[in-house]
Amino acid sequence: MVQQSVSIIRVPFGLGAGRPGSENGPDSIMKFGLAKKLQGLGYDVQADQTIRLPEGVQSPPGSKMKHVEEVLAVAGLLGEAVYKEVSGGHIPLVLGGDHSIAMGSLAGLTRHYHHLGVIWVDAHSDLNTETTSPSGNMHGISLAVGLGLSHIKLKQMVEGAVPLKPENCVIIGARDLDRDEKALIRSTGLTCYTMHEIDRLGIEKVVQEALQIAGNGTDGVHLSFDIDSVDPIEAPGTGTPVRGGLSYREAHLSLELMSESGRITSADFVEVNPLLDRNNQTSKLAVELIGSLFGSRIL
Ligand code: B3U
Ligand code: MN
Ligand code: MN
Repeated sequence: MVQQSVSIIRVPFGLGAGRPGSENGPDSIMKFGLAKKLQGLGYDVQADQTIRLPEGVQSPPGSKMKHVEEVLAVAGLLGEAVYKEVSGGHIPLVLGGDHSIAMGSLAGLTRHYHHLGVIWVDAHSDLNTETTSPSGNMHGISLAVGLGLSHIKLKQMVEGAVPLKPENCVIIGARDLDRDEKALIRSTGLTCYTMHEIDRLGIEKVVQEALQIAGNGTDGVHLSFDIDSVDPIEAPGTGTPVRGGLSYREAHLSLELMSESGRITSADFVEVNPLLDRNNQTSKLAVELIGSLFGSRIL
């Protein structure tokens, strides 16, 4: 991390997911000591803020994609908040909520960083569009929106936002991809390290390469960390768990390497669902993992 001041932004919004509960993620993560942890690591933690869905925003029934209006309203407010923090010299740390909120982060960030690199750590690629989505869930299209591949554009959320370039975007941890997402990965040239590459190359090499790709010619690197990237044995509290994920140690090492690189300029931690959790294991893991990103070390 290059700056020393962190702005925590809570986004208790879960309508982009197929099942309820991720809206309780931010409060649960905070409850398990995130602010104290960051302060203990030497960061100045700004009074945290909460982005809420404005009253009265409701999508008309009957459209394929669910809750589009709600997602856009939250993304707009989050985007403005992220832009304000990042342009004020603070590191935005966004706590979801489901992964649709990343659209807001990307909108605010790309208004500030015109050449933003992105590392998307996820069991999924979130590269569906309104045409290809099998579920109609908005959290499955957020990276496609970021890349300008959907009818929904970042600049609808924040004026001056620009699309990401696929050559600076990297997915890590994928193991559940839809047919059209696979085709899109091939045609756009975006880099995707699936669990297969992680097993073959090792997580250290994967993360080092990802940092190179996301950092190549960019003025900022955003980490969007979906907790379902981690194996459900360690992170059961999430809406769409997929077996065969990152181990506890791989997840920590990834974030430690990102921290060491000094390149990460903002982050989202999303899809923690306390309703599905066991003994708050997933919320506690999220706090630990964020600690690793911000410099916590064993020794
Ligand atoms: N690709 C599927 C499943 C999915 C995406 N993201 C999550 N699940 N969490 C979809 O619905 O687009
Ligand atoms: Mn995701
Ligand atoms: Mn996911």
